[in-house]
Amino acid sequence: MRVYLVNPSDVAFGIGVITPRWLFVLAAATPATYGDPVVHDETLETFDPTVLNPGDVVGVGIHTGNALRGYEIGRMARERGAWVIYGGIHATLFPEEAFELGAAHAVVKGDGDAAWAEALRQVLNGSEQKVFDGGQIPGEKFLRARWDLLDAGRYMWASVQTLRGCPKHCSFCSVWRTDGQEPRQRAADPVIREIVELRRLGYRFIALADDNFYPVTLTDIKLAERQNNQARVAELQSLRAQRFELMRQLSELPADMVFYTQITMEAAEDLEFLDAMKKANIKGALVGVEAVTEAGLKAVFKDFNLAGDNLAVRLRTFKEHGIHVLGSFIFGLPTDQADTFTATAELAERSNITFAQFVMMTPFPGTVDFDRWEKKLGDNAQKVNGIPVTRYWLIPASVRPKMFTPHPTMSSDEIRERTQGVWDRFYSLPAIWQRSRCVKTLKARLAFLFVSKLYRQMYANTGISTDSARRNTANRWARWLAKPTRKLFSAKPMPDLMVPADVAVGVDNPFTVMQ
Ligand code: B12
Ligand code: SF4
Repeated sequence: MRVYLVNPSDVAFGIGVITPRWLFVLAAATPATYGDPVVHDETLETFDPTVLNPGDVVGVGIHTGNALRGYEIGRMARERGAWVIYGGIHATLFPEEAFELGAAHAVVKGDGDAAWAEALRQVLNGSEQKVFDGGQIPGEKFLRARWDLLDAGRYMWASVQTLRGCPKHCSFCSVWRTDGQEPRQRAADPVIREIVELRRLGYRFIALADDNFYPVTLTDIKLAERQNNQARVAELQSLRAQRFELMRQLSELPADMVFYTQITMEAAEDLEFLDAMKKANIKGALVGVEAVTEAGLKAVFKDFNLAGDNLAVRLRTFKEHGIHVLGSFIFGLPTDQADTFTATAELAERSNITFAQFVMMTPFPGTVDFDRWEKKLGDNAQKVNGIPVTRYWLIPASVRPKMFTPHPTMSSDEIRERTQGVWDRFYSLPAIWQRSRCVKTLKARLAFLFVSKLYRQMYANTGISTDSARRNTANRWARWLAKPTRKLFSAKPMPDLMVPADVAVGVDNPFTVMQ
């Protein structure tokens, strides 16, 4: 019997941008008695169910966007006689769906680091238990990923997580509800060991797959001080100190390493933090800007963000301190008007951000927005192929509406076209070339151009366009661009690289320490 872990995707590009971390964490969570699992990422190649034999186990990890494909894999696997177990955020929120549509034998809710082994044991022993709740485990229990199972030449970036959870409460985001509002931070040591392992394999670009790399703000600490809550002050200071310790240790890794993370804009008020990030080679961060007006920010419960000119200044602060920003903007908020699109495009240009994504308002399950929307539509939700739009992920992509929440003044098509227009403007060749001045050599500028175009093709066209011809062209382009672009990210492996802390204490065989 073999254990397979499958990451579902409708499109395979041959090359992946970022390693789907869950595959390698679940591989680490698979007890040795079952042998090494086979990890299969469908963003590289479509899964072939004929490899399965009766009695094998297939673990399928789903988020809302790939749930439908995930259910198809589960059904095919069960037909071949395999045991099928689901996990991931979507299975956590809708476990019953995996049984009804995905032929599940069992579902793991929440963190799989510990619950996966239990589910495997129980399912294989014929237990009646069908749902296993992994809950939210503390940071010190997060498992180190099995990077020895990584097909090393297939991804541009590897991903390492340093914390889960976020103290904010944005209305369009499920993280604070599913992963908790208390940051669950890992100690620096296991994080560094994973990164060293990846650098040995030739990965120098690492995405820190965190919800919010800056979970404790200076304002949080000041507030606790004002409330004279000494215990809370000490707790927050300790979390902050751990962040600095992690960044100190990151700065001791090879100088060619590039880290990228997700962070709230508040980090720009904390120049000591930004400087530590720069030293740690955290060269870029996705910053959720969402809206450029105060009304828009209020609508998404994100009034800790700034609007207008102050926003541009704050975003520029990142760049001035050596951190490139990928600004993330949402269109389709009830407060948006026709001129919001141009205003956003102008602000993105003025803010000196390096990359941007313009996503259309989507009510993701588990969010406040989703709950409100589902409640509002009740039994009157419009249906496509007999499926209510409140279960839009079950509607085949070719006929799935692109927008779900009707806008008070604009049609969905208008929002879609205007959003597309902003992508076109931000990623026009002259605009990219202008931005590419942030790197020094001609070669680096050309690489910047390549990466910008690939990013646009992978994320913009596939997400927004309604007609399949445009989607197919975008996918073809992405496939074509992916191979040469990966070369830009790969580095010469450093098989002898040591963990700095081990060098300090004189450990001389890296491979004994890594296992
Ligand atoms: C890093 C990240 C990204 C990265 C990298 C993605 C990648 N290739 O790995 C980037 C930036 C590319 C990205 C893009 C997007 N992301 Co994202 N991303 C994340 C983030 C912050 C961390 C994911 C991660 O690697 N975690 C580390 C692993 C170890 O944890 P995990 O995946 O949760 O897995 C654990 C459990 O879920 C469980 N588990 C998972 N699978 C399985 C399977 C089995 C069998 C079992 C037993 C258990 C199990 O066990 C694991 C270990 O404990 C999450 C936030 C979050 N808290 O999940 C959002 C998140 C997953 N992303 C989200 C979204 C919406 C997106 C985008 C659609 C955003 C956009 N508008 O473009 C795109 C979609 C891209 C795509 N097509 O997949 C949402 C998904 C919501 C939903 N209901 O589906 C999340 C939850 C964030 C949010 N704001 O709500 N993302
Ligand atoms: S959008 Fe970002 S800041 Fe808001 S709750 Fe989610 S992870 Fe936190």
